[in-house]
Amino acid sequence: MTSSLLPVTQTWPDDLAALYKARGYWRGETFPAMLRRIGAQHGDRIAFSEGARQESYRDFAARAQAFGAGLLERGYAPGDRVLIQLGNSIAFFHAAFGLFAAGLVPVYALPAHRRTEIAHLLRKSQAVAMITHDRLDGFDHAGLAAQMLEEIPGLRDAFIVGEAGALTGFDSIAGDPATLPEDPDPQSVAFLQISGGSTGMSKLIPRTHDDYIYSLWASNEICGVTEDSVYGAVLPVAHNFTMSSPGCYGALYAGARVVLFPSPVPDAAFPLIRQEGVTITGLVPPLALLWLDAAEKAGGARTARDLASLKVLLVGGAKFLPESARRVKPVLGCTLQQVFGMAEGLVNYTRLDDDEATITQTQGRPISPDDEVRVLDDAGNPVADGTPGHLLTRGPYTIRGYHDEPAANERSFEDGWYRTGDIVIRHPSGHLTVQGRAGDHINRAGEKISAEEVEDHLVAHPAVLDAVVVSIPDAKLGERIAAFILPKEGQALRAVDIRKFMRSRQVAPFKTPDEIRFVTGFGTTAVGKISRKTLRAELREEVLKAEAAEARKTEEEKI
Ligand code: OOB
Repeated sequence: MTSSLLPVTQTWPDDLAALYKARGYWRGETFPAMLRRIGAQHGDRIAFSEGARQESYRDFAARAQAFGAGLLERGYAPGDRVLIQLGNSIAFFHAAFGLFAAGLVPVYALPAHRRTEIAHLLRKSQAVAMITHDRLDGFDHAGLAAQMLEEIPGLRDAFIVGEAGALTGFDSIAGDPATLPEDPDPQSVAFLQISGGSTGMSKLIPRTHDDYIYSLWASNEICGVTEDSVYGAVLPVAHNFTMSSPGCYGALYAGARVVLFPSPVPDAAFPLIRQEGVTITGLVPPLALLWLDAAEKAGGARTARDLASLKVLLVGGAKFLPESARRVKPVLGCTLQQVFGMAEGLVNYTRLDDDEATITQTQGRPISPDDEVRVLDDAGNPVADGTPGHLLTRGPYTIRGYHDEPAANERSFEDGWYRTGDIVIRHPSGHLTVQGRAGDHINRAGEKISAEEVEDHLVAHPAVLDAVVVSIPDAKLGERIAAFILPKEGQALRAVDIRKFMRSRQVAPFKTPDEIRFVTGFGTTAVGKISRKTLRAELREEVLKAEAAEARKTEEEKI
């Protein structure tokens, strides 16, 4: 088994690696070294608050190291990949940093992932073990893990946080930290993050110790995170945004405290901010809107009392409209910091001292002076500032390729430049305003969903001849998923059948179409075979036109 293990690598050209080191971005610190450092430097300070439970840095480091050592005793070896599917809990950090300590490589899945995604990630990463909850949000994760153990060759263990039943308890794994290996090469891969993915299933993103830790401390500087900060982890911690912008890992790097939120809804989140004295947190735009509306409803005095400690609100993952952005300071009383990032690397922030217009109308500028940005037209020529174009980037923490994806790498990387798929405008200050996407994915409340992946599921239905999936602008979600379905001749299908079928496919619930329309044909005006891309664009246009007409009609009726 071990001999067929594909190595995970991520390499920059030698001259650039030397430059990134010389400029002090890559400092040679690794995650196991960081764990030892923060365990010693901040020993008595609280690293985590989860409900009534608190854990000090010393205890965090000790538990993570014991877990890592326990895995080695069980026969695992540095370089082995282990999938983590955990919610916002201290266990997530014990698992991830335990793997780091032992030189094993975490693969981060999202709690919403179901059998289809988990099986894909396990196979693609050649994972030897997985770590998950017994249950979370009503879903039987232990049941899924048991199924995976039967199905996935090479998967040897499922470690369960909670009731393990016939599987192995996460807490039962503990070894002697003295047996932990030497620190890995700082330029080796620390973990595999997953891509939002515009075509097909998520791809694996190998991030190195040097590159990711640079993004942590540099984000801390930009967002003002110090050991006195209290970071509220509201979104899932496995998301790159919550993990590193500056996120939980940034907070841990600085010796700050991480507060794990069980729920993002204002009724639960606002009192927790007050109780824990949260100073900084991050939200996707739909949640930011929910918080804004709730704060307005609760009234100024109540909001001011609940949110008094909150200094910075990061909003990112999807486009935050200027009219919403303008409300943050007056309604929530904190400074808005827009963040436009991607798990592949590049992260842009508006700066805390940027003027109001920049904060509300742009999605920030890159972290690093050595983040290179190109904005190109369709033919690949640079466009002038102020003109929309395709964003390409390379730099000290942007990957040079996905793991084991030759075709996607061919498409997405050119001479080391990552083609982000985003359409942006660059301003003379270097700030970027996101205009949209070139590719066919749906950004549903910050979750990226590949149109192609959903279409593949839909056409698997025995009564479906063809299906086209498009994104539709949505006031609440930013974008919603609309599916146009062409049934096979003589087949009567209802939306409820499709929804049931999507559930039976065992995919993350957020990928189920929000809107299902049945059609009798596609592209009647087109001669011959038209591309799926064109078809998606045409159908989207039709919906937009119909919605605009509907809105006009309503307006006219009012008059
Ligand atoms: C973050 O990471 P991913 O990998 O889930 O998604 C990346 C994509 C970007 O390429 C862009 O299309 C979109 O998400 N995006 C935004 C945005 N932030 C991300 N689009 C418009 N405005 C924004 N502010 O989503 C992510 C990673 C690190 C920090 C923040 C977000």
